Formats: sequence, structure tokens, C-alpha cells
Amino acid sequence: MAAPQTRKLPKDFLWGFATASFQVEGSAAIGGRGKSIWDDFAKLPGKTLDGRDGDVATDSYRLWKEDLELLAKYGVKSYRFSISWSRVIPLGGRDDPINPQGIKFYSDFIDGLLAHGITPFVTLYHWDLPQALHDRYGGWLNKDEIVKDFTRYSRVCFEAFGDRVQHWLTINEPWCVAILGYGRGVFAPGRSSDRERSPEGDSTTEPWIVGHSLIVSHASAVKLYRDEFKARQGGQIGITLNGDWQMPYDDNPENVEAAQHALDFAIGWYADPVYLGHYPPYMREVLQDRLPTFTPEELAIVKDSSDFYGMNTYTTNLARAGGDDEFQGNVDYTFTRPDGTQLGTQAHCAWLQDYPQGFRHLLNYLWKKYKTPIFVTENGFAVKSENSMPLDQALIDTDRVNYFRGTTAALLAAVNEDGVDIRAYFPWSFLDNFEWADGYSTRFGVTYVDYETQKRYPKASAKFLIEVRQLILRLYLSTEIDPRGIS
Ligand code: PNW
Repeated sequence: MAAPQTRKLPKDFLWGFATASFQVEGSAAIGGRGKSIWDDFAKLPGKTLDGRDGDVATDSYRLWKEDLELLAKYGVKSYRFSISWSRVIPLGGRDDPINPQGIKFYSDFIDGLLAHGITPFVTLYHWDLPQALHDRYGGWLNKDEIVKDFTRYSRVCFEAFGDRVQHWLTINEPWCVAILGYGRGVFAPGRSSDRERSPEGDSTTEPWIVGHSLIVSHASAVKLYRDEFKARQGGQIGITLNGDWQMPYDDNPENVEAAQHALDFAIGWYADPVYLGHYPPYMREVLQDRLPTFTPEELAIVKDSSDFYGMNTYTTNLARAGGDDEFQGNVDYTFTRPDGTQLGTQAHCAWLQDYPQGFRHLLNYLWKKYKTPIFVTENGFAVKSENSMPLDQALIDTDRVNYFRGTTAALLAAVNEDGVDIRAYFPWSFLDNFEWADGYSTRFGVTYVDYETQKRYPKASAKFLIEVRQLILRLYLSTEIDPRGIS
């Protein structure tokens, strides 16, 4: 760890909760919205664990005022949500019409947040590509088309909302879009070389092509914002990347090297181009000419294209050399230590265990490597079997409380003891919601949603995070105390 130095949380540190349009809005065919790639995909047999889709979700398109009241009651300073591209431009393309009802929905919502003193933190793309663009030219597989269409969509959002939105995220978790959507084929559009899973797709090439399109699209939207909006609107814009800490399985130098290789494929794939200006050398070594090359024009807009480091993180993996999973950099992951013990408490999803020390390591790694202020835009836990518990039991979500006890302490230690510059913390998620391929069977919310009645019930973790926030504001906030924190 870095030499101890005291740094306090910045006065404008953003605390809040996060969601995404397709996971909460529902009202798929209402208000002029066009289809996204998740609409029909979720309806195909076998694509979601419980066979359910996003047509209703948490019904937040209709219940937004109620959601707003709850956020205000929680006393959050900020709210991270995403805009549905196909609600704003139903067919998605640069010459396609804008849907005024879509603009009005987000505009009213943003006004509502501001009226409650809540800062909107807006994601432009959280996986819900307009279906029409996928059908028209292959969506993210077609760089030349998608860059132009994403840039125009971004322009529409900056023009409509940028007078009130000061925090923009271009793309959420490009790794998931490319690998889960075009490699493993478990997320929309579900393409894969596995012919039992998908009639089309090539997992050896498509994820890397899609990744490249995502990076250039992000950079093009940022260039537009900086050239035409930033001076007037004064906001910040960046990308947000998923990535978990990779800890060597043991001291074996091969495993130490494997952990770095895993970080290169999971994080460096996107962070190295955006902050350092090149793909990780190890990726080039493994993928050779399957990894696209940046043209000089692309590189000029990609390097330094994020005002901050947007960090989504959930867990830590023990990394071991070997295995042939290219999407993990040919590194083997496990949660079982050499002595047979587990790294931490197991969540409902197989890929998640609670290990807060890893969160602190990752914050330090990213700060040292990319030297950019960090916004933690997602962090959370799904309690095992929560969905099959009676309500009163589900509301006492002790494993989630413990998880957040660990990560908030790790965050504070990273700031105060290690000197990492952290400016926001958004636990995932404000509400239980549509958890992609898991359907509604996996719950990540600090608020329980009864999907029969759409009633919301705060869990113990919501109360815990509200109290922690107030305590931290009292103890650590640089100058004056935020009155919202001591109500
Ligand atoms: C993120 N994995 O997705 C997303 O940004 C959210 O929309 C989602 O609800 C949340 O995390 C919880 O899953 C991930 O397989 C999906 O490692 C899958 C993985 C990681 C993050």
C-alpha cells in the first residue's frame, strides 16, 4: 500500500444508488419506445433462468415519482440511472426520428431529481441497443455505422438534458457487452460459436471487433461533448468498466503473472487504450491480428477520453496460470484457496464472493496505473436464496450488510490511508430488478421489490448504508457538513 497520507473525501463526494433502464423501466411498448435487443431475446426459451422478460420489470417508467420519493427518503446525494436509446430514438439511427415522449420522460425525471436535491448521474448505454440497428447492420459489429449512430444519440441527449446533467457515462461495462453478448452468447444479442446456443456468431473474432467499436463510439461521444457542449454545460464525461481484483492463487511466479494477465483481459482491454493509448501487449500477444488496431485518427480521440475512472466491481478472483478461456486471458479463476477454504461468503450468483480486501487492492491498482480520479459506479451483493425467502426474512439481508460494511471500510481506508482519489460511491442496486440472464431470481437491491404488487420495502442494507453515509459525512467530509446527511 502507498505511504499513509491523510486525504479526506471531497466535499462534493457523490453517494447514491444505481440502476439501468432495461432492468427497471418496463413499459416496453408504451410511450413510443422502440424495441431493444433485450426485448425479444429475454422471451426466447432458455435465455433467462426463470423464463421472464423485461416487459414490466420494476415498473419504474410508471412509478418514477414513487421511486423518487424513496430516493429522497434515503437521503441520497446522487442517483445513477441509464437512458433507453430506443425510448429516445425508437429506431436508433442518425436519420431516424426522435420520440418526444421519451425526451419528456427523462426530462421530467431529471427535474424531479434536481427538485429533491439529487444529482443525476446518467449512463447513455447500459446494454439496450435498439433492435433496429442490430437488424439493419449488425449493431456493434459494424463500427462505421454504430459510431455515427451512437454519436448522434449522444448529441440528442446532451442537447435535451445537458443543461441539467453534469455527470455522463458513455458506456457501461463494455467487457460484458462484448464477451457475454458476442462470445459466451448469454446476453443479448446472444451470438456465439456454440451452435447449440446460437445459429450465428464467431466467438474467436466478434468480441474483439465489438470491443473496438465500443471504445471508438465512447471516444467519439466524448469528443462531441468536449467540442460542443462542455464549455457551456460544464459537465464531466467518461466510461465505466467492470473489473474485479485478481489475486494470485499462491506465490508461484506463474500465478503472479497470471493475475496480471487476467487484469489485462478484464480491465486493460478498455482502460489501457482510454488512459494510456494502446491495447495491453499481452492481449496482442494472445490474439494477434484478431485484436483490431487503432487508426491514428481513432487513437487521437481514444487516448485521454475519460475525465475519470468509472469503476464497477463486485468480487475478487484467485488467479491461476492455465486453462484455455481466452476471455479470461487463458487464466483459471477460483474462490477456493490452496488450503481448501473459501475466499469469502458466497452470493446467489456463482461468480460472486465477498472479499473487501480485494476492493481496496483494486482501488490502489487503478489509481497507480491510470492516475485518474475514481468514481465507483457499481458495487453490490446478491444474498443467496433471497428470492425464495419470506419477505420479513429477505429484509434482514445480513450478508449484504456485511458486504457493504467491508467495502465502505475498504473505500475509506483507500482514501485516508492509501491516498487514492475517490469521488463517488454507487452501490448496486437501488431496487431488486431484472438481473439479465438470471431474470428476477437474483436480487441485488437494497430495496425489496414484490413483483406481484410492485411494492418496495427497504432492506436492512439500505438502512445500513444511509447510516454509514451520515457517519462518514460527520467524520470525514473536508469542510462543512452536508445538511442532507444529518437530517
Ligand atoms: C453488472 N459477471 O453486470 C451490470 O452493470 C448490472 O446491470 C448488473 O445488474 C450487475 O452488475 C449485477 O450483475 C455484471 O459475470 C454481470 O462477472 C455479470 C458479471 C459482472 C457484472
